[in-house]
Amino acid sequence: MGQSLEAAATTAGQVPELTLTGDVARPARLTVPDLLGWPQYESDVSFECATSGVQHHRFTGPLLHDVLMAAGPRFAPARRKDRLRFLIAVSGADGHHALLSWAEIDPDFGQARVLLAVTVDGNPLNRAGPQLVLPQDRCGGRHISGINALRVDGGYPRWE
Ligand SMILES: Nc1nc2c(c(=O)[nH]1)N[C@H]1C(S)=C(S)[C@@H](COP(=O)(O)O)O[C@H]1N2
Ligand SMILES: [Mo]
Repeated sequence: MGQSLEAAATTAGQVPELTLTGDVARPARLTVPDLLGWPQYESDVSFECATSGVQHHRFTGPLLHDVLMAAGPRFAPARRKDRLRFLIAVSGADGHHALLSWAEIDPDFGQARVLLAVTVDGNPLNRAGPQLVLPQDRCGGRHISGINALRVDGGYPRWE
């Protein structure tokens, strides 16, 4: 009673959360509605699947870089190249998994406009969970849907 539909769905466990963990100062649990809190970008992408052919979709959502930066990755301050040791592990609820290098999405390096999409073709992904969107990828394999975990990994050696 008095609850929004969204809040009621969350209470019922129907809005999946993703966990953002690893070498970050502020680990987080994020839903698709939470991801609307960052600036939203749009991306029209085409990708090819080895089994189902070419797909075209319009996605919207925040930049993966913006969301990860808010968690406070434990980079060495004032050393750009320290970021080069970081990986980003992205997992779907079904176990599909891929790695990105931090440098791929960093504005000082590859600057790929990778999104954590919250809508596809105008439909919200609240129930399915966010989808990774990589406009530069020809193959669909890394467009991971139903993301339930993001892990930032600074590897070794660590700079203190
Ligand atoms: N969670 C999850 N995301 C995934 C996959 C998957 O198996 N699990 N397959 C990938 C592959 S191989 C492709 S081509 C695209 C599109 O796959 P679809 O046609 O099954 O939607 O999603 C990608 N994202
Ligand atoms: Mo695929």
